[in-house]
Amino acid sequence: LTQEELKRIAAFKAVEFVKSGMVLGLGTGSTAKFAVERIGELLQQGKLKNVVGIPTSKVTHEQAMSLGIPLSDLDSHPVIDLAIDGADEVDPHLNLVKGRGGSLLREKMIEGACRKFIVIVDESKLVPYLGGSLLAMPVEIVPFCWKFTTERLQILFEDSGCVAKLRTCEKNDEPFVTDNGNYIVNLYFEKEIGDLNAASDSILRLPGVVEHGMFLNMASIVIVAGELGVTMKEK
Ligand code: DER
Repeated sequence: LTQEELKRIAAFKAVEFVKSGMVLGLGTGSTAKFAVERIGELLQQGKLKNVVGIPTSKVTHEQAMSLGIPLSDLDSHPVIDLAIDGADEVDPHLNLVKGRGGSLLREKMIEGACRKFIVIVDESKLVPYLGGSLLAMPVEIVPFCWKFTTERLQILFEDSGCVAKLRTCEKNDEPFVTDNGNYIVNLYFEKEIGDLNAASDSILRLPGVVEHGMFLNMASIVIVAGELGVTMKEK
């Protein structure tokens, strides 16, 4: 099975939890895209009725619009029944790294307002500890004096051998700008971070930081699609 097929399998499994009348958080990324697609398909087939989607990014908003999924926002629906979204990393405690797609702020706001948050991943996302993939841990920051904030993030985690780099666009090397007009700093860790809650608090206390990509104690269920089948991990 290709990685794309595994993502699709996990996404379709998650959509089995969607019931008519629900307010749904619609995730962002290549895995969540399959879930949004499936929801649109069930609506078109009449198998699903009166759902409202709360998109976690402009990209997902566009995709959901094109599928005819009725859309709204957190102001109109401060409590959401169910959100389905991907993740970049999942540790054994179901803590997540998210945001490599640049949508972490809206994702965290929407998924934090959900009764149930289902994460859909292929098995390549499972890590022994957060940061363990040695890939980016994103932090959304304001553009003002971004170099200052990037430096302070790096110093904060120097014991974990952290390198902090501003995220830029491949095509023109300009800073990547989020849906909210902010920048993203990517943190790369050589060693395990240790106390994740303490790390979360110290990042958020830095003036200039908007939000980070560690989603701690937020996932209700993680659906993992692997070569040997689909498994569900519950909090
Ligand atoms: O950027 C994000 O938060 C995405 O949801 C990411 O965590 C997963 O993206 P993927 O399904 O394309 O790997």
